[in-house]
Amino acid sequence: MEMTFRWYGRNNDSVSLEDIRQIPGTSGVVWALQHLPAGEVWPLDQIMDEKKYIESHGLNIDVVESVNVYEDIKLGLPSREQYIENYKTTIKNLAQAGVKVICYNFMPVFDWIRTNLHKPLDDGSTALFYENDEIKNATPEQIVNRILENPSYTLPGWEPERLAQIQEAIQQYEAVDTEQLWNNLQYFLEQIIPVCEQHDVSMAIHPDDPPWPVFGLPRIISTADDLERLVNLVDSPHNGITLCSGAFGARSDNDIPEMIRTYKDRIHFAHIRNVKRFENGDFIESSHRSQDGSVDIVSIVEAYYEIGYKGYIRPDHGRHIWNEQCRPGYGLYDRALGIMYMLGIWDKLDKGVTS
Ligand code: DNO
Repeated sequence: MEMTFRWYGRNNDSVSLEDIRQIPGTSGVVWALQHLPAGEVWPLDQIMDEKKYIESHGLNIDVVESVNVYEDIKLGLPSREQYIENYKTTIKNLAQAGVKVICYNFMPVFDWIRTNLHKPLDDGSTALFYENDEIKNATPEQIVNRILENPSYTLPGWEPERLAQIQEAIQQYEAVDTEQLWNNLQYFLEQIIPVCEQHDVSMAIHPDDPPWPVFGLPRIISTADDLERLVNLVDSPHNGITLCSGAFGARSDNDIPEMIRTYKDRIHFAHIRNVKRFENGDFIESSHRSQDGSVDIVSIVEAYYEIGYKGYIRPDHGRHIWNEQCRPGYGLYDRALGIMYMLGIWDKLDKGVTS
């Protein structure tokens, strides 16, 4: 297992590489060329420049999150051919720099969704919160307007340029149902996985967050059955998974340790975080500690240990604690605490004592 930490780049993150270097047991950052819009080729010189900067801080660049998939590919439009070619070039360029894993998702229009990014918890911290009724009763425009009015309300994939055309973006999916979305994913993977094999880079799909359809848009990576279908779309170890315990954990019927055991050869990247589920379907992101949420993080780390996991792990989101001003969910403090919790479990297992 290799511990990593997500970092948004020199101009986009309150957390510095110097900070990350000081988190015990952490050897790499999970990075991206954030300024490039989805669909564009990542130029080799820019990749090399970022690599040099990150490596000069003693951290590796093995994992990229995300190379976003352009909407035309998810929609299966004829224009996808060019965007798939661009994606292949980006894979080759990243491989040349030594990247091993590319995280991506296939969620239509939106990436992850929450309704409140600063919900107060009993201990005085705040965290990301999802309220089912808010999403059910609000139109996408209402949610989008709320984001545009409040600059701190930004999530990845919610760039203002994209949001301005949200209505149009959603309408395009009227012609794409769940089956069609699967076909479009298969088409994409059939084209890119041979390139990954040739250059020894693994793709790792991130599950839907939340793991159910929102705003009537199809979502296809939400359950163990979906993972089964995914791995069979293209039967190659390079067609892999980012197993996000927080995203899958929003559903009580997802048995995450079981998923880890079943898909052990396809998990290249693990996002580990906890969520506390409420009976009405709402959930809040709690600390990583098992007792603080509904997801048993101890069992999850044990499952990774048991399969001899050699891939990358990162703490996923954290709460906002100790008055930290940061990107929602991406502060230094709570994520660093999460790392220490996970490493504590791992080290104990290394000593041969299973909880
Ligand atoms: C949220 C993240 C997601 C993830 C993408 C991967 O914090 O886990 O935004 O990066 O879905 O493509």
